[in-house]
Amino acid sequence: MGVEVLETAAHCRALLDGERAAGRTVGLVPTMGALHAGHVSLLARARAECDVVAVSIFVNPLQFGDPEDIAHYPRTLEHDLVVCAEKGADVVFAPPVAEMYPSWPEAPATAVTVGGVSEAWEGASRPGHFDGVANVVAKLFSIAGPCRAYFGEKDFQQLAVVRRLAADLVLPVEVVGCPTVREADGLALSSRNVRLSPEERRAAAVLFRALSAAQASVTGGLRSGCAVAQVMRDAVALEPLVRLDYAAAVDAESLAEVDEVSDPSSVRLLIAAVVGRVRLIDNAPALAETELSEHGRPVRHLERIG
Ligand code: PAJ
Repeated sequence: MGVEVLETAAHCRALLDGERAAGRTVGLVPTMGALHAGHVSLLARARAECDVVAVSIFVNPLQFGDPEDIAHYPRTLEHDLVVCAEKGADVVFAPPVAEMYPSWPEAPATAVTVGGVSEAWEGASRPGHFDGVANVVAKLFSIAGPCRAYFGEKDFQQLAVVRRLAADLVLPVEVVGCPTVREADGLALSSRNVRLSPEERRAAAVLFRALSAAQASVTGGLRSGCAVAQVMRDAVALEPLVRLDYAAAVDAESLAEVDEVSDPSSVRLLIAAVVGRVRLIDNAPALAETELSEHGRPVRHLERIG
């Protein structure tokens, strides 16, 4: 079956209702397009776990505070449709803005706000961002109906916000978190990476180096949350092209900063920085996920490509 491209909520809902009525499970992969290997990893997971895979492609104006950011956001719909077809999506839901927000440019009258986990970090640096995300994700979940929905750990706070949203509104959606896909130098894949100059692109890998250094400090026994965050700050300070926004060791569920990394498996390291005109975020577990290699030595288990 070729990929079916739908532009209206009514069509999308009817098609997915029909699939469920025939006994098939639905996997939803919400995206803003400009698809890369990170998005493809979500699609592949959905493909492996669900009978019908729907990818949504919608550059959601409600979650952008900075007009320059949305103006420069890459839009590659033709390429995205080829990727979706090649990687086995069944349905692409690509609505125009007027379909999702009939009153646009006036914001919808109904606001969706997830308190708590949305407030610090990205929420503090990008006021209104998570309201926009929560609004569009609530809408996508409503249109898609009962399904599994796949989100990347790359946007760790977003994943926490979406989990909270689904739980608090009792939405019939199982939220599935998927590991971050990285370039060979550790930089997390992001649609915004194409806006980096070659020097900035090289410098941007410092985010991953900072996370790795902090993980190594935890493995080495460092337990003060503040000190672990300082390891990340020190690493970023070595890269003059990168301006740190925040670096923190947080509780992986509440996202509150931790004083002590007493149980490293429940702590997440968060980092955000501006490189040139691009804001980048990344995160990792406080304790590097390791496995024993054939030679009995632990090997780093962060997923990378290239
Ligand atoms: P977008 O940035 O297009 O990302 C879509 C999904 O891909 C998100 O769940 C994101 O976490 C995941 N993703 C991005 N880069 C990744 C990487 N390197 N490895 C693994 N997964 C990655 O996030 C959004 O769109 C929007 O906020 C959205 C949820 C679609 C709501 O508008």
